[in-house]
This record gives sequence, structure tokens and C-alpha cells, in this order.
Amino acid sequence: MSNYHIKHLEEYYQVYRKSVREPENFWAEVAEEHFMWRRRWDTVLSWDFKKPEIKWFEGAQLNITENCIDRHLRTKGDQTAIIFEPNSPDETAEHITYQQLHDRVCQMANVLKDKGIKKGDRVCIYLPMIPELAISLLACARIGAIHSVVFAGFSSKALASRVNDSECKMVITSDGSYRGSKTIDLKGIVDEGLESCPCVEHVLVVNRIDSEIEMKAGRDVWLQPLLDEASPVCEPEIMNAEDPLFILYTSGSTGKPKGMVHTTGGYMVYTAYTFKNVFQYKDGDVYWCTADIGWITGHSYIVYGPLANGATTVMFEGVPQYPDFGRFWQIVEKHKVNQFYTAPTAIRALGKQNISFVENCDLSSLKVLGSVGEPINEEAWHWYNDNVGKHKSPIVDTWWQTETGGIMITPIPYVTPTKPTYATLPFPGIQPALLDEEGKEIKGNQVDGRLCIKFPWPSIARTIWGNHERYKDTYFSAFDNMYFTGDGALRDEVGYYRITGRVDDVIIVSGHNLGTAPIEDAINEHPAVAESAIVGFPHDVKGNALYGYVTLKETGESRDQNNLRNEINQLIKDRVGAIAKLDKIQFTDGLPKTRSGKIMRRILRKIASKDISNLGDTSTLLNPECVQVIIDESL
Ligand code: 6R9
Repeated sequence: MSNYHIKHLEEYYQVYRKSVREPENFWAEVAEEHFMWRRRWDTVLSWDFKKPEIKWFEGAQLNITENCIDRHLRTKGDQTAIIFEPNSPDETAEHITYQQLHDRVCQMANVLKDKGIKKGDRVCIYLPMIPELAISLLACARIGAIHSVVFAGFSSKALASRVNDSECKMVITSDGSYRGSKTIDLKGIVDEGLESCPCVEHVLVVNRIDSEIEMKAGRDVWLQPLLDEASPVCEPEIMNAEDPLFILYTSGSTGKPKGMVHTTGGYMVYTAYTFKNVFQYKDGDVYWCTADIGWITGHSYIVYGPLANGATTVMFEGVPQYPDFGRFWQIVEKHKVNQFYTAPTAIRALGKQNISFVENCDLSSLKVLGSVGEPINEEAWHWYNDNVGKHKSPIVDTWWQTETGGIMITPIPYVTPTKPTYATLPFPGIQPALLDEEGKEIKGNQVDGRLCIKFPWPSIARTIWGNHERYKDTYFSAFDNMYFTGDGALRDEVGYYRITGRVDDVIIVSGHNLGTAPIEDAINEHPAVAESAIVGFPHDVKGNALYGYVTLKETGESRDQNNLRNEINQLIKDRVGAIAKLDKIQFTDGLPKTRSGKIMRRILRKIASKDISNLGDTSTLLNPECVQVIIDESL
């Protein structure tokens, strides 16, 4: 079908116009042509952004794993589905064919069933980037269980709050994990977290690092012996298109993380269709996304999107700097990677190293380069284009969110002329709008505003687990009849979009979304701390780093500030994770506040970025005098 693989710009505009004029016909055609449905839908779309309620392909039945695995077996049974590249280059890479993937997913699914997991039950997956991680997601989907992956860099507290929020009955983890030259005691973190999780009945443990760990009798069991006994056949559970497929937590600006709920049919259609077009994936290509499956990028573009296309997808366990800063490029050469998808923070870190790391490797297999997670700055864009793409592989700067499920604004490689720092044009079916602060749509080009989406697309998250009100408040209340993204954007003279960053208090550090609230909560647990405020400030590798303003309790005794700094960062590491450690901590006597008592992070952000010429009106503050004090102290 012609609109499946867009081949030139004129065709993009044609497809795009159709997708806006007749969205239901457009998506029905995509869904009909490329997937295996057990029952066809009755209605393509019903929606109401006020309630909000969005349903795609209602009445349809399917199993996503049949689409990602079974239907490829006849023609691609022996083709590699997953290439597993271990942390250490000395360990042999593993090539898992579609047939092997089928058998392993079914075995795991049978183990889950055996442990009493049923359709609709929640299973938490806390694993490093090893094949069992992808297999666990698919095994849950096979039997209709809802997976909730928690990134295996999160602390025991963060894990526990997510497990409890969605009342997971099971956790799948490993004894430990490799991370560069280090090993991490994952099972120890799980044990600590689960002390406060009465809902968990079973813990399945993968042996990854052969370490001696404690197994809690009646709860913990090694996975491999169970897999060895399990049948490699498991009939897929037939799901409704709107049955939940997974929950994935994302930070909010206030309160606890939000468990975004994605459903089955629309998510499958959208991730598969975007994967094919955004990466121009052709049969036989090798595709590599460096993200962790703990984030939405890994869910949609390591597992579901690629496998739904029968692609070969690389899973890398390690880190870009181990054993040296050439590792990414060595992997591209070794597996002859054709599409390479990474984050600006990685590009900036690698761009700081000696160029010989890149030059020593044969990167001629590359055809498409991708970027995701945060705005890519101009310097990083050029470095990527010059040294990795060598001006031959277009860069797709893909803007999207956990909540959107799939890529929303992006160039189509070899079709859309790229422009550094611009995500360029909306993907077919996506109708962006820029709004001013009063909620009026700003039409025309060369304008900027708050980025909203006017019309539903198949992979939009349907709710927040257990809190539909919060879903409505966060995304559908700021502007009438619009999904609000939380990002600001500008539209240039030809209609290209550039994302300018968050307009709320979420800070993106190394591509990870961090809410201010959980970090401040951790700091405030320190007995000496009265109050704190976290803001982001520009950092040449991480994109943003964290700057903490901390006021101390008045106790009359003097304290060693360096010790305090270390203790605060240790607390953050324990409560939130090492990713959220502060680069700078300034102790101060007061924080600027509004009269209703809200900390004015906007002002602190400017001071942290050394942009004090235009602080705006500070006279309405409760305590305007503290602003000058903070500036003076920071110099
Ligand atoms: C996929 C993902 C979402 C937020 C998003 C925006 C930022 C992502 C971007 C980008 C500029 C890009 N973001 N991609 N900003 N250009 N290409 O990252 O999801 O972790 O939920 O983060 O990331 O601010 O709102 P998530």
C-alpha cells in the first residue's frame, strides 16, 4: 500500500492531508493491511477529550504477540529477531530467531500462568537489558497480563511505590546486573523494596551474574529451571483492542509518578506504522535503538514496533563508555547496523571524546540516524551528522512522550529535508497546535506557544492507572478540547516545529524525565534541611543538570557544608536514583515564594543559568528581598 512507506515529500503531504481529512479511513486502511486481527473492529474511533475517553478499533480482537511473532514464523522463522549484545565485548552476542523467540516467550508465558498470573493481573518487570526483559514483556502480553516495567536503575523506594500503585502480584528480576566494569545487586534492591509491598506473591529471578543471593522461601524462585520444564507452546489470549497492554510510570511535576496506561490495538498499529516509516526499515536491515526498555522508547522502538515489522532489533546490555568510548561504533560495525537511534545526551558525551573512536570503525552500513528524549542542540546535531552520518545518513529528530506511545513530530528520512534542532513535521495523523497563555490557537508560521494536539491518534495513553481525574487535569484541562503536552514549541516559516523544552517543572537530565517533587522530597528528609527547590541548568553533556537550593533548619550549631552536600546526594541516590544527584547545591536563607506559598522556580532557574538580567516582576513575591541575596551568594 502506498501510504505505508512514504517515499517522497509530495507523497508525505498527500498522506498527511488524507490523514487529517479522513482520519478514520486513514487508520482503518493501515490497520487492515498490516496486521492479524481475530475479529474486525465495529468502530474505528470514538472520542471525547472532555471526559476524556478515547477508543480505537472498538470491537476488534487480537493478540499483539501473534502480530509480533507468530505471523512471521512461516517466512522468517530462521531470521534473527533479537541480537543481544552483552555488556562485555568478550561475551558472545546472542542471535535469537523468530522461532526461538516464539518458543521462549511461550515458555515464559506458561511459567507465569503456572504461578497463577491471569489476564488483567499486573506484573512488575525489573530487569537489566538482557533477552529475558523483552521476553517477559511479550510473555505478559501473550496471556493478557499487564506489564509494568520499572527501569532497573531506580532505587528500592521508587520500585516499591510503583509496585504498590498498580498492585503487582509478581516481580520478575535478576540476581544482579552488569554495568560497565561494575556489578549491581538488583535482587538486594528488590528485597528491600518488597518489604513494603504486601501485594507481591511471587518473585522470579533470572541468573545473570551467578551471585549468591538470598531467596525468600515461598516467594522467590529461580526462573531457568521452570523455563526448562515449560512447554514452548502457549495459545495467545484473545484481547479486545482497548484492553490494557501495559503501564509505564512517568514523573509528573507534582506528586507521585503517573502510571500511564496503554492499550493493545491502537498502540500496536501506531508503533508499527511509525517504525516502518520513520526508520524506512527494509527487510533484512539491522536496527539498533540504544535506549533501555525501562523507558517508553524501548517499549515502542526496541520491542513492539520493530517486532511487529518482522525486523531484527539489537538489545545492548552495556554502557557507551565500556570498555572504552568506541563501544557504540564497534557495535555498529560488528552487527552492520543500518538504523541507529540514540539520545542527545549520548551524542554529546561521545562527541567530547577523541574522534579516533569513531574513525576506527566502519560505519558504512548506516542509513538512518535517530535522536530522541530531549532537544538536540545544534553542536551535537552537527557532530552526529558530520562524524557518524558523514552527511549521507539523514538524522530523524523524533519528538514524542511516554503519554503519546509513539513518535509524533519527525522527519521521514530521505523525504523531509532536515534542519538542525528541528523535529520538523507532524507524522501522518498528528494534528499539532500552538496555543497562547489564554488558550487561543496561534495560527500561521513563525510563531511559538504551548504545544497541544487537537485530535486523537491510535497510541495515546488512555488513562493514569487508578486516577482518571489526574489524567484529565494533567492533559486535558489546561486548554479546551486539546491534549496538552507540557512542552513549548515554535513553528518556523515553512511549518517546521522546534521543541523548546518543558513549560512545567519537569527537568530532563540525560534524556530522563525527572519531576522536581520526588527529588525535593528526598532532600527534605535530611534532618538539617528545612526546604529545597530543584531547577535545571544547562549542561553540555547531560542537557540539563540539577541545581538545588536548600535552606537549613536553624539549630544554632555550625555544620560542614561539604558533608551536608554528600549526605543530601546520598539521600537522593537512595530515594530516587543516582540519575537525580545534584551537580550544585547552594545553601541559602530563603526561597522566593508566591503569596499563596508556591516556590517560584522560574526565578531560581534563571539564577542557576546565570541569566539574571531579566528576572521579571519580583515585586509580587512574598519575600522579594531574598532574590538579591541568592544572586549574591551564587557569585
Ligand atoms: C520519548 C520520550 C517526553 C519529553 C517531551 C519533551 C522531551 C522527547 C524530544 C524532546 C525535544 C525531541 N523530548 N523527544 N524534546 N526534541 N526530539 O522521551 O518520552 O521520557 O516521556 O519524555 O521529552 O520535553 O515532553 P518521555
